[in-house]
Amino acid sequence: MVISLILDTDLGDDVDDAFALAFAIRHPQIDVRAITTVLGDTQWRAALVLRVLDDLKTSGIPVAAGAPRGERREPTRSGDVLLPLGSDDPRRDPRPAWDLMADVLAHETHPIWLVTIGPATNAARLIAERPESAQRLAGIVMMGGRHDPDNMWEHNFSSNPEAASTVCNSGLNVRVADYVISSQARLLRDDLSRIHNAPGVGPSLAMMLTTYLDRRQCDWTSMYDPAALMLALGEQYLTLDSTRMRAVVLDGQVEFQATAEGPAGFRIASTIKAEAVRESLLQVIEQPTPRASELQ
Ligand SMILES: [Ca+2]
Repeated sequence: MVISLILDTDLGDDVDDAFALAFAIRHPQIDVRAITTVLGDTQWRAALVLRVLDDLKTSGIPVAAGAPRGERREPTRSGDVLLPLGSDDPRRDPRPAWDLMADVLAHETHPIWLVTIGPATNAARLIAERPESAQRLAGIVMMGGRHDPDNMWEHNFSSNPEAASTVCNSGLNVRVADYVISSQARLLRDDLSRIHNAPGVGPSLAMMLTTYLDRRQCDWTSMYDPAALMLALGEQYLTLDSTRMRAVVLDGQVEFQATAEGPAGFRIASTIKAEAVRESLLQVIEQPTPRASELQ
């Protein structure tokens, strides 16, 4: 079964967004209907999405910039080696992210997932400003939060904790892959030759990953976003806890609290097959992009 989704991303900083984008486009069971960007210079991020789509030999997917700013600390960038900071692209859809999301949902007869792999700012604005469209979602998959009482800091949820908790507690079908679970999925410097050989997009992905690892002085990095995205396809790689939860903002962090009064539909992931996530990610991006006709 093919699922449709809207991908909301902060592509350009942590390199895992680029792999999530390539995975979504190349996966034979995923139909990407729109892509939106969040955090900081969202126009540059949208231009970077269009650049990666060119490498993926994909066109016709609308790409819109969302809420700018909101950066709480200096990120490690990976996208500036592909496209200079401050760039824009005339192909960018002029609508704000949440309006593009709502318009796609309003005109679609099939259920569509929203997958947010950056701060939840755009998703929260969709729910607040276009609630009738948000109600049409099949569900929302989020990468974010940290289900750890000793350290709740996590980049996405801590960048906009109010937005994150709004989405978690919205009553919609929400699946969250938090830091504790999603950080277990990794790509290694040793994977670079396989990545480089991926048709079309390989050299760009390899260059971004190399840059990121060099700047971080690491030989591996977590694939938080591709792991979270896999929750839109079911529970083959990550499984969801059935405990009723609520997201609560405490001192600028989001805490997941177990409570019988938690909103229906909100679930967080509790297990991950980390090595299977890595292998699936590599295998999907190594395939050529499926032709649209093959998606039907
Ligand atoms: Ca991200």
